[in-house]
Amino acid sequence: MRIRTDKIVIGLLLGLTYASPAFAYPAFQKFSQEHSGRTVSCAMCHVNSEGPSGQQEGQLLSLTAEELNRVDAGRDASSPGVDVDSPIMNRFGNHLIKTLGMDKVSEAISNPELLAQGLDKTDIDGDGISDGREFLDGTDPLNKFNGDPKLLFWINLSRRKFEILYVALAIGLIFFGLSRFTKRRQETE
Ligand SMILES: [Ca+2]
Repeated sequence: MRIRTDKIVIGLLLGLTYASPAFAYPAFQKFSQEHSGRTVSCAMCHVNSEGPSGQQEGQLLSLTAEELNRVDAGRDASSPGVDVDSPIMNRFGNHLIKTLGMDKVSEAISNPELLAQGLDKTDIDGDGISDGREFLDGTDPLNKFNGDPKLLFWINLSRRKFEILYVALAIGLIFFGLSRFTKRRQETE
């Protein structure tokens, strides 16, 4: 009975500690959704689409002591450049903390545009759209097939311009050859 009571107390303490706003940033989700007009969930940065509070996978009350240490290490990464591997964050969330540092992330809560500005030079999924723009557009920064459709079209067109040029050239040569062949055949008839 004593052991069970201790477990409940420890659980409550962990719940109170890790339910702190320091672990969840609804201001970013709200901003991205309102700015883009797209539906944005906590899964843009977090493992769990419901955010870090709770007992499900990727949420604080489901984590081991070692995983909680990694959460704390991520929260303590105040300056940019620290490798972060927080189990409540997805690859983009950890990349965001490493790129900006937690001091900047905290500063951005009252001005989420700072987040977009700080991520305008990185492109974690390599689709040609910066992470900052994906945050503004409410698209998935970890999916190279997900982004603003017009932007993706022009970027892919630009990336494949030589292939398109070669195909156009090949088609032109085929038509040129066919027209010469037809012309010669008409002349010999
Ligand atoms: Ca991207």
